[in-house]
Amino acid sequence: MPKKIHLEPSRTLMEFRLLPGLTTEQTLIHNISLRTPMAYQEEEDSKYYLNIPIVAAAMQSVSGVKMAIELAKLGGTAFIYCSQPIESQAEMIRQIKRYKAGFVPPETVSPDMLIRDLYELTRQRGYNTFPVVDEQKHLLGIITKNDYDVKPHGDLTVKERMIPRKELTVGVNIDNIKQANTLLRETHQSVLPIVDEQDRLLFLVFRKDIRNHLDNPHEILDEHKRYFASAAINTHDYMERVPALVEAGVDFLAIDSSDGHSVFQQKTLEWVREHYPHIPVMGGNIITEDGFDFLVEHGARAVKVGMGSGSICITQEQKGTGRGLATAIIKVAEARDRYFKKSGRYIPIVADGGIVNSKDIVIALALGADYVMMGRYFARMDESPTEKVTIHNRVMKPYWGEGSARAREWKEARYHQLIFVEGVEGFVQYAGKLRDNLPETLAKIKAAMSSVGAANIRELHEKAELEVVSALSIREGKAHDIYLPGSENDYTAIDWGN
Ligand code: RVP
Repeated sequence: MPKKIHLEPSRTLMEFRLLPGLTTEQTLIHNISLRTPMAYQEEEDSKYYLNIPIVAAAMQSVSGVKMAIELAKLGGTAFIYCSQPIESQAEMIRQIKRYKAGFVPPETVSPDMLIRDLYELTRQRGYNTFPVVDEQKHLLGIITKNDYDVKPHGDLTVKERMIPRKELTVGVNIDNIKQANTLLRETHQSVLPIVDEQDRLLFLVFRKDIRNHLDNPHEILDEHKRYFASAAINTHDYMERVPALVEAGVDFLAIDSSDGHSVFQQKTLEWVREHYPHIPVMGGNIITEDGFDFLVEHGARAVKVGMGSGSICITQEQKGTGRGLATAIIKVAEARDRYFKKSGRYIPIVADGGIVNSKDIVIALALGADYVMMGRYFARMDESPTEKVTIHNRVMKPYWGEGSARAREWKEARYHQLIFVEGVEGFVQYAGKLRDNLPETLAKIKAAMSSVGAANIRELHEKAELEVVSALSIREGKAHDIYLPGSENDYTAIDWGN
């Protein structure tokens, strides 16, 4: 006899609809917050919050540097895939961290440096503005390429050509781009140094970066005002991969596996907790309460839920393992709430695989997910790492699973494992820029929350009332019994009678 047989069929997100609750002024769309915890933290740290409940999957055809930067600007995060050599993944993290996020941790020069050497440094680094500090980091001045000419000034020192501190406007302990903008606007400087109360230099804010930042009020930054960076790891080479990623500046790790309920994840979680306790790790994927309890017991600070439901995933077909994503979320959310009651530790859960659009996102959140991970959604965007192709007169982008032969080529060379595939390779319809698509998705999520009467995701968990719908009721929910010119709906199936 099997250990247990569940005779109730498992449910997919498509089978649920939300019932409306009381909408109030507080739950009008412009008052709704989509902020949500990314990972459990011992001490509150605003760094580990998403401003939108959406992250991009750790996949070769989804999450490269461009996607990671753009999504961080828009309030989410993209997990840089680990199906690549350690050094190239670490380099991607470095590129995200080097990208200017408004407050730049500056490279400084000493007042006694020769202009000739400064010129050389400028050429090596590719930037022209250097703050000048003493050994205790006190700001002494700023020097830019406008302040010297290497031929006549080569033998002079930096302090002889710099703009001295007394002539500079600075911001004291400012960490808000709007405040920096207000100060900079009144000066003729192209850069605003930010100092602490002792006049020690903290950051530079460049005038040209400010516009960019005012356009991104939801961006996710680390404590050095660089973009937040997430990466996937595996249970094979974590002892080498994690140190390289941490060195590169990674903020959040996720163990990438279609079946995370394993002693290999336990070992990985425990090792990272011992060596890098400040870096949270997401465990997964799991679909049972036992899976959740196991990962959390061994140190997972977020847990990813879903098996076999992804658009490119054939795990269920190949191995017979899996569960409808809705049922998986319901069960794991129960385990999460039980654990929270018992321990006071709230471990966010992430719904992953087969989430197609805003309607699916809303149902996943209402069932208890704290945020969702998507692959297909992001693969369609300009920022995914693939090139556009035209097929049947439609512009498309390639999209392939991490378990497909194409993605596993890299792994096979290392682990010689390819006996069968768990993913397919295909195309998705090109959608344009992420920035042009995301607002509509978020507006629909907020509109649903407004109907439920939930001002934030926590309230959505508490107030949502859902119902399973029949196949006919799903049909009723679409446009029907009307001929839609240009659409592929079936003209002959329309009831033209009274
Ligand atoms: P989707 O958003 O439906 O495209 O699903 C993406 C998810 O599918 C990923 O986050 C991952 O969990 C899963 N995946 C990725 N590759 C494969 C595979 O090859 N089977 N599955």
